Amino acid sequence: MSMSAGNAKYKFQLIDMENNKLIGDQDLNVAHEKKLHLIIYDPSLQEFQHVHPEFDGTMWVVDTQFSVDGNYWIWAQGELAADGEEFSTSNRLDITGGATAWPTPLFLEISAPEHLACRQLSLAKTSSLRARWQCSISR
Ligand SMILES: [Cu+2]
Repeated sequence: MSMSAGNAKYKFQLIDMENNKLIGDQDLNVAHEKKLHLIIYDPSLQEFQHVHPEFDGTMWVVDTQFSVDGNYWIWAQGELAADGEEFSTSNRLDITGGATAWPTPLFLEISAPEHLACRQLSLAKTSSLRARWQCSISR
């Protein structure tokens, strides 16, 4: 998925892969003071956003701001109310039309994403297979 730099509402759905059901806010526990955490960063780790989407009944919606190009990582993290399982799931978002992308140090490309996301929220046991994405973008 790609979009042009600027301000945008990022909308997405999370689906529980165990029962193929949409994950809404009633399906999540509050963890780290919020139901759902979104960690967004570029491969160089120069650009970073930590935001909290709201569920509108159909989709999770959050305001984002991108000024620099890059193939960003987006991690969603939450805790399922049904069984207390913490999950994290990631997606990529390609930003174009903004400032030139930061150069990426080679060692970061190899080792960064999971480590960074876990450190930010200090989540110990996460399952990255539990939820998957469907997303769209609107301005
Ligand atoms: Cu958060």
